[in-house]
Amino acid sequence: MNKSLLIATLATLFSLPVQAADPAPLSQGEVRKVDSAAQKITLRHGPIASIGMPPMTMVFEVANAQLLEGVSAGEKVNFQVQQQGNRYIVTELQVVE
Ligand SMILES: [Cu+2]
Repeated sequence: MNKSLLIATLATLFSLPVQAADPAPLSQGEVRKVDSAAQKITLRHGPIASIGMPPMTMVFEVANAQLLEGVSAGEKVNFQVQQQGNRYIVTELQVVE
């Protein structure tokens, strides 16, 4: 039995996810402003269930500058956000076609 199969088997036995399970579903938003230098983005967003946030317009940090590449104001996006204390960090950002 190879190692990954063993781990998968153990995970099944103990009913644990093999990896961090599915991330929370993406939230929807519209870009208001992109600040690449500061790695920040202003989004008018819908409800974000994973962090219990109602719809609003606010500034988010982004996990890395690459997330902002090709993103501009006015575009609709799907995104993932993580709360760290009082910081809200976008970890995934996809422009909606
Ligand atoms: Cu908000």
